[in-house]
Amino acid sequence: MMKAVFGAMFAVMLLHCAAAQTVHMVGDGVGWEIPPNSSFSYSNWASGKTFMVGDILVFNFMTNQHDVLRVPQASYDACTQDNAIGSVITTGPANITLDSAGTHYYICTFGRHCEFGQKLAVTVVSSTPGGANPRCPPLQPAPLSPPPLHPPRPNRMPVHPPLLRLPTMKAPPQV
Ligand SMILES: *[C@@H]1O[C@H](CO)[C@@H](O)[C@H](O)[C@H]1NC(C)=O
Ligand SMILES: *[C@@H]1O[C@H](CO)[C@@H](O)[C@H](O)[C@H]1NC(C)=O
Ligand SMILES: [Cu+2]
Repeated sequence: MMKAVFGAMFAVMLLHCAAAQTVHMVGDGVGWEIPPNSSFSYSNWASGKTFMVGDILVFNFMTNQHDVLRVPQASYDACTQDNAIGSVITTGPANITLDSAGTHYYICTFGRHCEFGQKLAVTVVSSTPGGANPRCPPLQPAPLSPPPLHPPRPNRMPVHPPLLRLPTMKAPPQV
C-alpha cells in the first residue's frame, strides 16, 4: 500500500516536471486591472510563484481600457514609459512568453493606473537542460515527522492518497 502511494506520488512528480511551460493568469480572477482594494497587489500575486523561461503570462484586460508595456526597473519604479522594452500591447487579453531570465517589469500606461498599482514585476529563472529545475525538487528522504493524529484505517484505501506526505518510518498496520 505504501509502495502504491509512493509510486503514485512519483508519477505525479514526473508529470509535473515534464510540463514544458506554465501559463500564469496575471492577477488570477482580478485580471489586469487597477487593484480593487489595498489587500490586493500584483507583487502579492507574484510572490511564491516560480516563473521560468518559456512560461506564459496572460494579461486579461479589456481592449481600450488598459494595456501592457514592458519597461526597465527605473520606469517601473517611477511609473514612466522611458526606455520601454518593445512596444505597448493594446489588445487584450495579451499573452506574453517569458523569453529570458531576470526580472521583467510591466506597467499599464493608461492614466495613473500604474501609480494606482497596475504594475507587475516577475523574476524569471532559466531551466538548464539536465540541470536543476526549481519545479522538480530532488527526491530525498523526508524529515521524520510525528505520526498522524488519526492513523489510516487498515481495511480501507483512502480515496485520496496523501500525495504530499512521504511515508514515515512507521511499521505497517497489523491486519
Ligand atoms: C480585495 O479584492 C480581492 C479581489 O477582488 C478580493 O478577493 C478580496 O476579498 C478583497 N478584500 C477586501 C478586504 O475587500
Ligand atoms: C493565450 O493563452 C490562453 C491561456 O492558455 C489561451 O487560451 C489563448 O488561446 C492564448 N491566446 C493567444 C492569442 O495565444
Ligand atoms: Cu490600466
